Amino acid sequence: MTGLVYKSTGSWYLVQDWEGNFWDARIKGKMKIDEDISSTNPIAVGDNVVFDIEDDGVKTGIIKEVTDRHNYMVRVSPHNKNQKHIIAANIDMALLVTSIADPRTSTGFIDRFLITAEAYHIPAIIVVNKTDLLKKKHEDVLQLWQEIYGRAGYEVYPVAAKDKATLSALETKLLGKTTLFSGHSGVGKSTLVNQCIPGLDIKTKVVSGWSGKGQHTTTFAEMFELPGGGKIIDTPGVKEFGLIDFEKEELSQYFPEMRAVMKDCKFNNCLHLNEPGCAVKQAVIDKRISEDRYVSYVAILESIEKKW
Ligand SMILES: Nc1nc2c(ncn2[C@@H]2O[C@H](COP(=O)(O)OP(=O)(O)OP(=O)(O)O)[C@@H](O)[C@H]2O)c(=O)[nH]1
Ligand SMILES: [Mg+2]
Ligand SMILES: [Zn+2]
Repeated sequence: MTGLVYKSTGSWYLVQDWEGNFWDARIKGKMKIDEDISSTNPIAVGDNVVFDIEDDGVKTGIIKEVTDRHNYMVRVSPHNKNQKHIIAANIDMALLVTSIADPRTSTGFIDRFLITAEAYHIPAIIVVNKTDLLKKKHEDVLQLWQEIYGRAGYEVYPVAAKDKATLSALETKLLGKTTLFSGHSGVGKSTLVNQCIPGLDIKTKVVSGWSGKGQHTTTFAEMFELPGGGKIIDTPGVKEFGLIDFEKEELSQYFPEMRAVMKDCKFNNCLHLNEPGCAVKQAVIDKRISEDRYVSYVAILESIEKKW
């Protein structure tokens, strides 16, 4: 049988077959995998799998094969810096949930997420949640982010998950697509998923004073169906978005606003640092490229240099 992975605990998988039935499934013995990527998780939510049914009292699925991925989103494994963790496979869009207050997402984190999505050819959008909590100084940050990321070509959706009325544009954007929800713990990913799917009541963080700090409420990635068509993948919060195997020379390609002008750099291996005739630096001077994004680019370039 063939099916689609809806949930992964790392050892058990929830698989839906093409008739709509759900199966608890696991890997037993050798499994065929088409791709050669060393990852901590061989199967991710969104994977298409081939499986058999084994019946020893209870019927369970035995996964035999993961079929070729159309794409996937990946980060460095938090447990092993030399390995990858596949966050989800076969997605149409990567949505980063951020918040400016409680907790604050850094632009460095946002940029790393966007770079990864670009590198894996996945359209990305940014949601700024918890706008109901914004004070004046936060409003300025929101405006800045809208300017920075808008100019880079990304859509920014300011929302308050608690207020369904703020979600209509975002809900329209999600229709008919499979969208990965990612972001720090506590930004409101699961709250948003619940709001988009009436009747769904997945666990969200209960506000409980000091004791709840730093705890992840969602522990496993899971996919849900939208009533109007499309799917959402809720994931556990991530602390860092570690970049994978990038060469210094390719980094600027993953900044769409740099990609658009770098063909005009004098040198085709230009790193956009101190080279003469650099079109990227000129665009920063002319304010066609945001200085914040350029600073972020240089910082990430330096981190790649260190790694080598
Ligand atoms: N004020 C306010 N609180 C919100 C909003 N959205 C979510 N919250 C609260 O933020 C807390 C965290 O929400 P969750 O949905 O559990 O966050 P999460 O991103 O799924 O967190 P993890 O599962 O740990 O990754 C909960 O107490 C929510 O009620 C919002 O728009 N405004
Ligand atoms: Mg959650
Ligand atoms: Zn250049």
